[in-house]
Amino acid sequence: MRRREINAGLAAALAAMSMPAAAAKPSRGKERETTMTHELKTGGDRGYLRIATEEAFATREQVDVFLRMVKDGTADKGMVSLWGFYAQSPSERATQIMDRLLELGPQRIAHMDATGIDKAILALTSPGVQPMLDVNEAKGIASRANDYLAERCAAYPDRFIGMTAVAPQDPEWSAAEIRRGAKDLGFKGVQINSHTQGHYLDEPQFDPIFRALSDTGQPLYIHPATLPDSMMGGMIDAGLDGAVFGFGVETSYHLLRLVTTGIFDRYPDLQIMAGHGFEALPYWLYRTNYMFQAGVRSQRYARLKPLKHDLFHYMRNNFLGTCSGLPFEPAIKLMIEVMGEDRVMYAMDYPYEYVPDEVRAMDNLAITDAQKKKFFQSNAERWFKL
Ligand code: 1DF
Ligand code: MN
Repeated sequence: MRRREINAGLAAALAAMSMPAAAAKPSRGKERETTMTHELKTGGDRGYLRIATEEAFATREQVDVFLRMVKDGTADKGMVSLWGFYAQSPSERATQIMDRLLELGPQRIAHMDATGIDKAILALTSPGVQPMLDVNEAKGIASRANDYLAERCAAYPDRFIGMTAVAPQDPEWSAAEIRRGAKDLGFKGVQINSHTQGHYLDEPQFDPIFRALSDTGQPLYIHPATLPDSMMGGMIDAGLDGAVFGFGVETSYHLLRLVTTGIFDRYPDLQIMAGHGFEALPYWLYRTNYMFQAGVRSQRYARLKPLKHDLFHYMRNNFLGTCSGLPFEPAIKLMIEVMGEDRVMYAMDYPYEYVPDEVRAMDNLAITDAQKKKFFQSNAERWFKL
């Protein structure tokens, strides 16, 4: 049943992308074969390597703390909804994802091989250690996750690349961990899972994190988290709190807070990445920029001061987008048009998204060969400095 729904959705998506009718035809039985346009192989047989830039892993002790928080009542509503589900549900989706999150070995490599993914850029799954109330516990779990990831990257040096996990609850410690990740562990970026217990990175106490990113020349990937309780409203009752919608609301809000308070005037070389079609911000850019400028000119908000540039400038000089969870041609073309072809990268979002036909759809994108190579390979090499 689930499989059929997925494939019906995919067929519709492929039809919308004006794929050949035969490839897009709704399928029964051996679905994989009927939608398959080509085999997926690693090694660059199509003229590019595929580098997936938003790939998740978990550690057992991390998930155990999530579960403890769900059970002892210290978890926020989003944690109860998200990890109460993944860590406890007997459903096929939850059990499979848990199994895949906890593995950084032969199974993951086999899944990468089967979908033609040459390299995975890995990060501790959302929300990392950011909701953990005992800061020492959070720091211990983050640093052990970083050590484990470094060891796994060393075991598969041409397949795995790491991003540092931090505990923004302690910004100075996080800054030191970013330097350790860059210098000792060989990591190529930092992932922060949006807000930390309702706090956003534009708040001044987080400046040491940006200083460390700037000193090490590393990009920051802002990955979604669930909405803080103060913003949750009726989202859970509506079934819209998670990756379906709430993630994007929260993360796009975070990205806008950073840019509108001048993070890139303070750190002009900083690069901030986000997935899911850059959380829809390219679509909104004209309106966001227009209304932001109007608010600044009329001095409507004490906090909003004139910036050196308009929001179009930061979108094309400091922000980078990936197609995680959004292998959707119209959205990717819009990102390329608005952000520039050097600023859009491929991501699968394994294990939350593991659909071979999505990779094929991305191979079949109606963009130039040069753009496709940038999308799958060279933009990731450039911005993560691989
Ligand atoms: C989900 C999706 C969960 C994404 C994630 O981390 C995640 C999900 C907990 O489907 O519940 O990273 N995602 O990025 O789309
Ligand atoms: Mn993700």
